[in-house]
Amino acid sequence: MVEGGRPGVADLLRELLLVRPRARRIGITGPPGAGKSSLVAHLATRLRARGEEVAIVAVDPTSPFTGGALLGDRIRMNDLATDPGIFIRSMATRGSLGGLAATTREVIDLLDAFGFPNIMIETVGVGQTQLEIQAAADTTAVVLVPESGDGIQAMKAGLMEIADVFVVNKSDRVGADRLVREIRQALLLKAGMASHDVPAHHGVDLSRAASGGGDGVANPPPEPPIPPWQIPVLKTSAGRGEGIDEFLEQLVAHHRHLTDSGLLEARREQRARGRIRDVVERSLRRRALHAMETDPRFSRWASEVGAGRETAYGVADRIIRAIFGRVPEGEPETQPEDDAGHRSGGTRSNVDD
Ligand SMILES: Nc1nc2c(ncn2[C@@H]2O[C@H](COP(=O)(O)OP(=O)(O)O)[C@@H](O)[C@H]2O)c(=O)[nH]1
Ligand SMILES: [Mg+2]
Repeated sequence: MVEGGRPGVADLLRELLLVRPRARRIGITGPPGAGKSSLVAHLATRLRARGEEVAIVAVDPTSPFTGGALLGDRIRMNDLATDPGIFIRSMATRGSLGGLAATTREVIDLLDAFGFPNIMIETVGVGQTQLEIQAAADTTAVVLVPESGDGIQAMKAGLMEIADVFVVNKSDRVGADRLVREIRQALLLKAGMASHDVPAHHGVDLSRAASGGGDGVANPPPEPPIPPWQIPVLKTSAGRGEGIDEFLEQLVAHHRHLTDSGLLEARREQRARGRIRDVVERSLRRRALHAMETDPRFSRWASEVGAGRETAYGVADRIIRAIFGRVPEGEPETQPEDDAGHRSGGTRSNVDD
């Protein structure tokens, strides 16, 4: 219902989503073929072995979670799919009105409300979609592979900024160690640049906090601040099932860090902003499209624009005014119209705006 945007969904969501989010939301992102799905399958298996249920949302058209052998005999996706403690949902990256991000986030919220303690979100790490989806996760792991200069691409694509955990998968292939070094170097560089922005007194505070706690029986020192998260760079081979435990450990550790430091609340609030924006955008869009499609003057306006007697901007202004009663602030300025409904001047130059 949610994915299809069926009528009544808003009411349903209002009922269902008024619960405190509890799930660990883990985003796994990276280029196509990096082994994200394979890693997710491994992680899910590990979590199941601990008795934890797992929901998987795969927003990756290149390697859908369908039946068949994913990793030869090691893990069969079918085994996961028939486990009642695992819920797998593959979602297309395009199609639904208002974009994918909003719907995906709602699906994730639903899975959380349903009670899944772990939600894994697999996305292809490219472009805007990826960044939007990334905003839906608490913890983001970026998966790279040794071949094809992924390290540099990662930095270009802004993956450096979003990674809480780096994973170099396919470490059974050559070049894995080099890529690990490259990523560590890039992280150091980034940290070095960031430290220029830290005011001097921060260093003092930190060092005092670090040395405190020794003789504080009578006068206990204040709680030491949570040290910043150190982004780990891990090596895995989903093919051989290596490095998975460490990967899971770091994902769990990062989530604990978010909780302990209060960052989780901050990220949730950030996420809420995006959600509100999305819902407003979608509903305005729907309203606008409806207004256009049902306005009997629309086809006449269209033919005027087609014939060069009016601009799309002029018509848009009228439609927006029909919805809001006026053109909202921040919209391009409208110009007075004469009695015939044509602009009195400057119409053509608006086209280039
Ligand atoms: N050699 C090797 N191949 C792997 C490894 N992990 C995944 N693969 C293979 O890489 C291909 C893409 O894996 P998949 O998990 O679908 O990647 P995704 O597109 O990132 O989800 C599949 O053929 C996997 O069997 C690995 O660690 N080593
Ligand atoms: Mg995949």
